[in-house]
Amino acid sequence: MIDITYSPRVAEARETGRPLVALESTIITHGMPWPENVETARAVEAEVRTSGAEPATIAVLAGRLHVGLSDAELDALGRAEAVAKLSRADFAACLAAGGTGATTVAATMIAARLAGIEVFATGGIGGVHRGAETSFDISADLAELAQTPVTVVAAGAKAILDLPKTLEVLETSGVPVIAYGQDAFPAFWSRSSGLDAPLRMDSPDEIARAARMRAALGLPGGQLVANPIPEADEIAADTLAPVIAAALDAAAREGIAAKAVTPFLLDHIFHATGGASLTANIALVKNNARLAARIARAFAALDR
Ligand code: PSU
Ligand code: MN
Repeated sequence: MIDITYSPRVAEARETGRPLVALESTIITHGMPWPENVETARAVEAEVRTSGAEPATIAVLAGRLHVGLSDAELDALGRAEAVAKLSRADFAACLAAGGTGATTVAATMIAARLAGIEVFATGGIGGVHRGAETSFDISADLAELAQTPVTVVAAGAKAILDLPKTLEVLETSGVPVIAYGQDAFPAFWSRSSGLDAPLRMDSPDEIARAARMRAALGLPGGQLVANPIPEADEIAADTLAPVIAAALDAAAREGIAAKAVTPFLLDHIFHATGGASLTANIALVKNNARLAARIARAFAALDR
């Protein structure tokens, strides 16, 4: 088994049985500009603590898998320019070579499972990109949800994606997609995608029980909890549609491909909305952190 470096706070939480919430690091290095990325990472950790759990931000630093980062480590990661974006495919190679990298949803799920953490909060998962019928660009996050038993709390999949196709792939892979407190599948910056989520749950307890039942059935894989952005912070889907279209056009013109696609689109939309997309993104991640902490506590309550 791999030797994991736990931060002192995470190590203590593990010893005392305090519930833990995993957090990813690609959102810090590739999802937001500096300094908002580091400020947001800290604010998200604070939300988890206020909600009664301990945050464990995950990254690879100089060939070591870190679960829980110190303030200085978080800051260095947020300022670094050319950090690798690690998904399932590049995770092991980076560790073996002694490299440094930020973990995506897929790689964070793998690390969370190794650390015994059952719930993970992020902004939006990767999914099926528009035009995937020709590009074949489907995020490894979906395949990870199908095989690694971690409950992922996100505000749906990013609206830059093809959401109907994303839901189809999740269904084919047998991943429970649970809208929290509403019927509609959220669309990241907006509360509704216009599509219904296959499942709906209204309490953290239901979500924790469903995860444990899945394991009891011997089914591999996790669950996606799709938590809508708070009403006060949402950007109407109509406002964003032309911005997303322009970002996709720019990506096509510039020949952006593979793992560069998601960061390129997010950055383009950030500039095109004068920063409004980032403000909404920050609000939804914090909201997801709060729900994930409540789910972590519900898991802990099932063990008592
Ligand atoms: N959601 C965000 N910002 C991000 C990401 C998600 O709000 O930066 C990152 C996550 O790490 C996710 C990754 O796993 O984008 C998906 O990238 P790809 O489509 O290349 O798999
Ligand atoms: Mn991709």
